[in-house]
Formats: sequence, structure tokens, C-alpha cells
Amino acid sequence: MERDPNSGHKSKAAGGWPALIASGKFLLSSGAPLSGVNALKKANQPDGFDCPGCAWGDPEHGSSFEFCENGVKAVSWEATERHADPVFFARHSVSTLKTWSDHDLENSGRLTEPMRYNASTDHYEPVSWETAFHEIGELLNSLDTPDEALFYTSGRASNEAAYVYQLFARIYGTNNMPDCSNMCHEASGVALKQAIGIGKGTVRLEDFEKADAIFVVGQNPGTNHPRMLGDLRRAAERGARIAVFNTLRERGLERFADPQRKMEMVINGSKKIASDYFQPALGGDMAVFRGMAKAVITADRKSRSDGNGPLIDEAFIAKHTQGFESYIAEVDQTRWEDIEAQSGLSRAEIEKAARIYLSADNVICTWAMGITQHKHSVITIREIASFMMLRGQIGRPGAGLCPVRGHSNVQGDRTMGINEKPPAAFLDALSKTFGFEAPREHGYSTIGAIGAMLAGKARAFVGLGGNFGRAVPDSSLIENALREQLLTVQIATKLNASHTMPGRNAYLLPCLGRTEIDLGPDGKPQLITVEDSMSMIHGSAGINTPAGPQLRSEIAIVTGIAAATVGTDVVNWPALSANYDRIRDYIAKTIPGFSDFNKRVRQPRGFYLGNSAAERKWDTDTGLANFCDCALPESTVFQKRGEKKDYFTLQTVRSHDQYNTTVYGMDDRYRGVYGERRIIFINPADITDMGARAHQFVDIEGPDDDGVERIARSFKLIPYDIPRGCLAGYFPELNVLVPLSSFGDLSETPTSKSIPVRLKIAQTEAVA
Ligand SMILES: Nc1nc2c(c(=O)[nH]1)N[C@H]1C(S)=C(S)[C@@H](COP(=O)(O)OP(=O)(O)OC[C@H]3O[C@@H](n4cnc5c(=O)[nH]c(N)nc54)[C@H](O)[C@@H]3O)O[C@H]1N2
Ligand SMILES: Nc1nc2c(c(=O)[nH]1)N[C@H]1C(S)=C(S)[C@@H](COP(=O)(O)OP(=O)(O)OC[C@H]3O[C@@H](n4cnc5c(=O)[nH]c(N)nc54)[C@H](O)[C@@H]3O)O[C@H]1N2
Ligand SMILES: [Mo]
Repeated sequence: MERDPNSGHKSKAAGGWPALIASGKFLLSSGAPLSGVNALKKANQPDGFDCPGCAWGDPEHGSSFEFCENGVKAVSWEATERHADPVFFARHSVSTLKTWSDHDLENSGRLTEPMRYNASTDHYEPVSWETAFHEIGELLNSLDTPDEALFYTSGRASNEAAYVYQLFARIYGTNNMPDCSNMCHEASGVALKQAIGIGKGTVRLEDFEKADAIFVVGQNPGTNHPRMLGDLRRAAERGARIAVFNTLRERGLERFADPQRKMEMVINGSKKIASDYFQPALGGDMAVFRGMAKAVITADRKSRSDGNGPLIDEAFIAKHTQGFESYIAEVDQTRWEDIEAQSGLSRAEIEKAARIYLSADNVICTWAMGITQHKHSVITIREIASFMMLRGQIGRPGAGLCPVRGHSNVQGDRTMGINEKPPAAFLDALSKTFGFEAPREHGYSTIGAIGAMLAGKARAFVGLGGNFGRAVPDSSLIENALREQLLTVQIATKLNASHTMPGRNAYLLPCLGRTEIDLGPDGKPQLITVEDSMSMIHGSAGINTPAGPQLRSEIAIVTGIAAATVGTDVVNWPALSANYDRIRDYIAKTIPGFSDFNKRVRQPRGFYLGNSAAERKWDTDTGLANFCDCALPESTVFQKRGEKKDYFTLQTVRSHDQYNTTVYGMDDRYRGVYGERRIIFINPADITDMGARAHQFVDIEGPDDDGVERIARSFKLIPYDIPRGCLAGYFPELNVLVPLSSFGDLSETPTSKSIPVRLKIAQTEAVA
């Protein structure tokens, strides 16, 4: 528990003084100058930049900076004055850098000049932009087929950068566009497209002001979407019920002290967020929603027989949906004992949750990685959608489905065509507008891309941001695969572990970050755009001086590579790079919803892209919203435990001090962990059962049924409020345990939240 510096009292809430103090300390240590920090005032403002932190929406009428501790970290991390420049690379060989931690690599500062790997010296050495582009173009053109190249995207790329990137890949001749979304919300996209005809959430920020109940499922907003807490808190103050479903007790979901509210800070107050907190077993959420549906149907039948009429929305179901009868038959058939065994919750708890749903006029359901990173994630999200359809909770104010996205522009990147399975209509539009034949064959997803690398079918890897070598499953296998590539190109702001896995020809190309001024050739600042989780398109213009004179924008780098590879016959790349308005004009021509793009994006706060399902228009195979009559998974990883006391289901999560593979620091304040990351959260009774002690070290053995030995050594047991048989630890350290061969049905998302592991008490306590 934290001491509140103001009152000396212990604080159980998220936010508050400890958040302000942590931000202050972070700013002092980040190496960011005060001028860079000033940029914070312009985060998510109409005349500023979109915060690179998360994809939560911005308030319509917001005029002051919304304080967010983790936004502060994201911005100051980019604004640092430390540099990984040519002097740095001359001093440290790649083999040495390979031994550095994720934190130390990024903490060496911003990349400032284009670098090329020299295998004979094992150092990155400076190269001119033009030479780099020319050589990359030659290498790409030397491949046997364009399908030997992979074009990976991380979700920070702007709409404009993403658009030119996919256009380049397709003119070059491939749909191999794996992206971080494949490891993230892919299941949401797939399931929602099937269910409601659009792979995005249906709610807008203002719906949170009208909801009577909000279900927050498998998500830790206190750390990963801190600005969402403000909206949840306002809802709680209005009396809305907030029902949390989370395997872990997450402090940010329990109480929140809003640093924005002066009075609250003075009196050291805080507000209860979750009215009800349910802790299902890992992978148990489909069973939870099935159980709630069962309770709703039972209550509905009783209400009718009592003469009080239906509780479900018959008119909505009749007019807007398909498959209701077979769904109900499946719900009736699912037995309570199976629901209880899989969900880890009692029937009484699930019935209580169902009553919250029944007593609310308007319900929103939000979710993130606790739902999407399992084998059966797609059918779980189908179940959530079916459950919400029972009472017509989609497509009306104050209600709807809200997958809360990860990276700040991951949703926009998909809208722009970063998609290994692009819709035919989009390819038609590209072909027609630019006059070339876009490739039709589907490309590789992230999992497919790794398979292709390991099989020697992929020989060139281009990364627009991200840290592919660390973020993917079986990360220890990936290093060799990357090193075996004929070509690796990494476009990045900061040094990371993937850059220490150079291909035989390797380029490290430094780009401007979101917070930096991007001057066009006419000397005027250029604007980029992003899309948030609520389908709002905003403009974003940096205000900090770039970290170095040689930095180029992502757009300039991508178009530079494009011109050197495919020439300028089809597209005049330099013209696009000189004025991003021209890119937006093409976007307006080829992507629905972007007409008048240049004009509309210059309105304060941008514009709403629209969402067909929110208007109850269903772009599905049946033209209606589809119920799903899937059976529960026969058994989850959690259920396979039986009597095996050393067997557990492990989930890998983010600490409060990290942004995916970017490790800002070693604390996880809200979970009471300080100065370390090699830890495992475990139920105290399981520690006793194993014959171990709290804080003892264990080795974690991952699945080896495919013949690959997976082991993570020396992790400290931390007693925590988590169901028995379930564990949690940090990504990316534990990615060595996530098998490549284990991914979601239909989504191919690695099962990072349900890894079967065994714990062995470690022989030595030394940290590897
Ligand atoms: N500061 C910061 N912000 C971020 C990020 C970051 O790393 N740092 N990452 C960004 C990205 S890319 C993403 S995708 C999002 C991630 O946002 P989150 O999804 O919130 O991230 P995780 O840390 O993976 O947390 C998963 C949560 O789900 C719970 N959970 C896990 N498995 C289950 C389950 O089976 N059932 C239930 N009911 N709960 C479960 C966990 O206990 C945990 O609270 O955040 C984005 N924002
Ligand atoms: N075990 C496990 N694995 C996971 C997850 C999990 O929960 N558990 N989560 C998955 C999820 S949800 C995601 S989204 C992926 C994330 O996978 P990635 O998106 O590949 O990884 P990040 O860590 O977000 O990438 C960080 C790097 O991006 C670069 N960068 C930062 N800002 C910019 C910028 O503005 N431009 C450019 N060009 N580069 C920039 C920096 O060099 C930084 O080192 O990881 C996935 N992997
Ligand atoms: Mo993500």
C-alpha cells in the first residue's frame, strides 16, 4: 500500500498523489528537457498531437490537458535528450547490445541517423538515406517473388504512413502485411464482423454518460487506458453499476482518485469504481456470459408466466437478428455445472451479474486482452455480442460493444488497409484509382510470417515500428529467423531488442515521433491523422523540435523506399511525401467514410467515421445481426489442472511501468511490486500446496508437446488475490513460454493469456 505524501495516510486508490509524484519522478529521470515536457499540455488537444499512449477517445469539449500518468511516460520517453547516435553505435557492438535489457536498450535514447549493419565489425555504422533506400530497393527487387517479403506494422503509424506503406507493398506485389493487431484485437475484429457486420466497437465516448451499467471485462484500464477511469468514475458518480470481470484484483478498477479534481486531491478522497467485482478463471468468460444468458432467459420465462411480459427485447430480436432460436436451444442445453467448472464462478455470482444486466436500461460492455488472447476468443466475443443482443443493447445511445484498442492508431492502420486479408472492394478501389493490378492472394499474419521465416519462405522483413523479435510468441526462436533474413529494415524511434537481431543486410532507420514537428519542403508543419477506439478521426501535429536534424518522417522513409523499389510510374512518391494532403485525397478516393477528408480533419476534434452497426445496419452475410450457437469449449487450459498441484494456467500482462516491450521502469505500483519484473503472481494457498514459501524462486516450464523445450528460470512467487490454479507474470520476459503453435481459432492470436505451465522450485535464486 502506498503512503500518501500529502496526508501520510495509506492510499488504496489508483491515481491521486502517488500518480502525480510518480509522473514527476519519471520526468526527472527520462532525460526530457522542460520544453519537451511542455508538450504535455498539447496532448489530445485540437491544436496539438494525439497522445501516443493509448487509443481511448478524447472528450468532445475538453479544453484542458487530461492528466494521465502513463501518457506522461509515453510523451517524455520520446522527448528525451539522450541519443543512440553513431558514437554510441561505434562504442557498442551488436553482440554487446544483445545482452542489454529491454529497458537499457530504449533508455539509451533516440535514434538519430540512418545506420547499416556491418557483419565484419559487428557494429551499426552510419549510411546516407539515399544509399540506404537504393540498397534496400535492390535487395527487395532481388527476391524470387514479392511474397518473400514481409511488411510488419506496429500500431503507432499514422493513417497517412500506413496508407503509403500498404500501397507500396501492394504495388510491389504482396499482401504480406502482418501487424501487431494480429497479436492483439484480431479476435474482436473477426467476431464482430461475423456478429454485427463491422469489426469495430459501436459506442462513442458520450455513450458512457448515458449507460446504466458498464461491464469491464478482461481489461486493466488503470494502467493501460488510464483516461478511461475518468469516464468510469463519472458513470459511477451518476449511480451507474460497474461490473468488473477480471482474474486479478486490479486496484485501478476498485478506487480512483482523480488528479484532475483539486478538492479530491486536497482531502485525499477517492471514488469507488467497481460496484461488483467478479474473478473468473483464465479463459472462463465465455462460460460467464453463457451463464448470464441462461439466467436472463430463465428470468424472462418467469416474468412472462407471471403475466409481467418479456424481459428480452422481442422487437429488436425479430427485426434485427438471425439465429435466436438455435442460440436459445444451445443456452438451454449448456449445463450449470459445466458453466461453473469452466468459469470458476458460482451460479449465484453469475446470477447476480445477470441481475445487473436485467436492471439496467442501457448497458455497455468493454473488453481487451483478457478476452482476446485465448484459443476460443472469437466465440467468446460472439457470446458477448449474443448476450448483448438479448436486450437490444447494440445500436442505441448509452449501450453497445466496446473493444478497447491497444496502440494509439492500431484501429486506423486497419482502416487504411494494413491487413493481410484485405477486402476485395478495397483492392478494386486501389487498382482502379492507381491503375495497377493489386495482388489478390491473402498474405501472412504475424504467426504465418514467423512460420514463413522459419521455413525459409520469407527472406526480407521490413518493420514500420514495433519490436517484432520480442513481442511475438516463442521469442527465443525468432532471433535466428531474423538473422537468417537476406534483409531486415527497422523504422524506429528507439533502439530495441529486434534491432540486435540484424539480417544479413540490415538497416536501422530513425523516424520522427508523434510529438515532433514534421516540416514539409515548403517549411510548413505537416499534419497526420489517427483513429481512436471510438472511430473518431483526429489531426495530430507535433510541437517538439525533432531529436536530430537527420530524422525523417515515417512517410518520407516509406515513400523513399518505395521510389527506390517500384519507381515512380504508378505513384509519384516524392509528391505524396511533400504534402500529406495529397495522401489524404487518395484516402478519400479509396476508403469509404473519408470524403472531404482534408477539410473535415481540420475541424476541431476531427470527425466521426460512422459505424453501421451503431445505426443498426448489419453488413453481415445474412444482412442481420447474427446470434452464435457455439458450444462452450470442451475444456480450457485451466480445467486441465485436475489434481496436479504444480500445474497452472499462466497469463502474461503489462506492469504499470511499461508500454508493451518498452520497459520504462521496474515498478508495478498498483500491484505492490517494486524494483523487479521477474515475478509470478500466485494464490497464497497454491504456494502452500506446492510446499513453497512466498518470495521463493521458481523455474517455469512451458508446454513441450511439440518437442520444443520452453523454460523461464528464477521467477519470484508473489502472493496475490488471483483464483487458484491461475498465475500472472509480465510480457515480454515470459514470451519464451508462449508456443508459436498455440493461437486463437479463426484469429491466429497467440494464446498469451492461457499458457499451461509447471512450476518447479528453483535450485538457485540467482537471476538469469
Ligand atoms: N501504459 C500502457 N498502456 C497501454 C499498453 C501498455 O503496455 N502500457 N499497451 C497498449 C496495448 S497494445 C494494448 S493491447 C492494451 C492492453 O490493455 P489490457 O488488455 O488492459 O492489458 P493487459 O496487461 O494484457 O491486461 C489484461 C487484463 O485482463 C485480465 N485477464 C487476463 N486473462 C483474463 C481472462 O481470461 N478473463 C478475464 N475476465 N480477465 C482476464 C488481466 O488480469 C488484466 O487485468 O493497452 C494499451 N495501452
Ligand atoms: N506474451 C504476450 N505477448 C504479447 C502481448 C501480451 O499481452 N502477452 N501483447 C501483444 C500486443 S496486444 C501487442 S499490440 C504487441 C505489440 O507489439 P509491437 O507493436 O511490435 O511492440 P511495441 O513494444 O509496441 O513496439 C515498441 C517499439 O516501437 C518503436 N516505436 C515507438 N514509437 C514509434 C513511432 O512513433 N514510430 C515508429 N516507427 N516506431 C516507434 C520503438 O522503437 C519501440 O522500441 O505485442 C503482443 N505480444
Ligand atoms: Mo495491443
